[in-house]
Amino acid sequence: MKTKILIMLTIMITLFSANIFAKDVITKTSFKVNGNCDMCKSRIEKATKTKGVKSANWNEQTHILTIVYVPAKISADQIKQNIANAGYDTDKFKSTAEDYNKLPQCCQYERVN
Ligand SMILES: [Cu+2]
Repeated sequence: MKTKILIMLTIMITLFSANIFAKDVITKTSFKVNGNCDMCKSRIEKATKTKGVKSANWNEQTHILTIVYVPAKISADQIKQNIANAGYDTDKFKSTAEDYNKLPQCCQYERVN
């Protein structure tokens, strides 16, 4: 009897902690974000700074943004949308002409249609 209770308890604790763990699973992904310079870098990285995003690094040479995030809290699409709202085209969402035009002249990267 005592053993059965112990086994049940162990199973419950295991399931419980697995559940907590799942909520904190982090994913790393990379995708292209158009931009030019250092100022773009800080603007792009700032645009990703929301709940669920652990880190973001945009490479000025390759234009590749690498993000580490918690999928249970935010989707990659939502992050891409936030970047597009800041004026930068991603591989999935394009910025509106209005948001793009808000960028300083030097940051208005060449847009590819
Ligand atoms: Cu710039």
